[in-house]
Amino acid sequence: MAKTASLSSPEIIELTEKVSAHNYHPLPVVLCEAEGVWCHDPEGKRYLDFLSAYSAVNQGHRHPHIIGALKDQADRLTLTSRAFHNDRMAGFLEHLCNYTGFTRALPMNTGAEAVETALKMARLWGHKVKGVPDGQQRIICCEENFHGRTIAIISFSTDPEARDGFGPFAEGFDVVAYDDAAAIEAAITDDTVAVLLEPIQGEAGVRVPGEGYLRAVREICTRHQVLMIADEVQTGFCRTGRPFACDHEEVRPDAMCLGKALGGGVFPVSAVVANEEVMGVFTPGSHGSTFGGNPLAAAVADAALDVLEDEKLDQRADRLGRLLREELRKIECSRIVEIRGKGLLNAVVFDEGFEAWDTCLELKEQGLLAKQTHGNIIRFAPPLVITDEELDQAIGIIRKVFESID
Ligand code: IF1
Repeated sequence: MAKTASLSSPEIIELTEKVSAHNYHPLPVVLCEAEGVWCHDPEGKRYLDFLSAYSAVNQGHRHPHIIGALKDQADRLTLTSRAFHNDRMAGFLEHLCNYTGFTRALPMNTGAEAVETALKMARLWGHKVKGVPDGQQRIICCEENFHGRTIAIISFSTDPEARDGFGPFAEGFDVVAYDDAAAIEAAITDDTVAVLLEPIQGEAGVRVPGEGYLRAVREICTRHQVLMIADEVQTGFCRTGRPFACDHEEVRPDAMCLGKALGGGVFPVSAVVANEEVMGVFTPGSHGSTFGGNPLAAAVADAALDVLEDEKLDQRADRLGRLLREELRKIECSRIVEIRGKGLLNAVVFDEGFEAWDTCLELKEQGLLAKQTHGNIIRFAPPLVITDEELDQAIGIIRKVFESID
């Protein structure tokens, strides 16, 4: 039995402080059980989860269909490596291709691994197909991006907290303003092989680009023979009210990076999807990972996709997201500058000087878990299975806390 099972919240936090690296500053709450949108602490208090593990729990905590798939598969086969075939991966990847509308998928584990895979695929395609001399490939990214924490990915971060002290950095990246298609076109050279962007910037505080931005980037990439790569790790799988955020503009990127909710809040599962003319550049031995495509991940992700489809979570996120933003906009609080988002990926932006940490503490006291990003922005992203009644309850808590700010 885990040593900490019977400890109280303060004891668990104290032990965590003692033995864990201090690479996070968590809210002072300990969770030990969860179901649907509800999480419980060791003292029996329950909270509405309005972070969803940064959109990795779209299907709700411990969805029975997903847990069932995990348990069934755990009793059969969990890991083989890709040195051998297993009987679950192909069915999962076929399901994923059908769901995304691409013909090929490369399975990995974390979002950062999916992004790294896409960067390698773009560079290899740029060299082998577009003819860019190897070592000269360039990739355009956007300011305030967040694509993961690896050395290559933070090489093109514009957030000092994410990159300072970690040099030297990977080369070949050009960073341009977000939500500015002309800036992307101006940065394209003969050596540019891809543009990597988030269709909605999550970490930047749910920045929704102007209508037509994604379509303009798509047209520019097509015209310049540059791959458009959408990082849908956080915006994918119904979070923004469509299967993928690119669907809001009917844009088909050349590749998508996927993760988080692909694992149904149960297991790390990520992937890159693309068509043969791009994905075909990978040859045996050119890329991989020990756990990528393992049968346990495949079974879980297959079930996670079932839930998105069966429960029509895209439509639910769209409807409830509009309701949530409408109610948030009615709240009387002079410090609120903007309410923004799409589907159930939303943020409340307070004025620059506002410190949202204390508000998150008060939300926790009132039974709702949320986390601020960049000091003055609070992200609200509940599991997509939230009921109308639970959303009402959450809005009541948010209104009570926000109206007490003034
Ligand atoms: C942390 C942020 C969110 C992502 C996008 C790739 C990844 C992420 C668009 C990498 C991961 C997570 C990472 C986590 C907190 C969270 C986060 F605040 F860091 F930026 F969601 F906004 N692309 N985002 O959002 O996926 O390797 O983590 O599986 O690092 O603190 P990962």
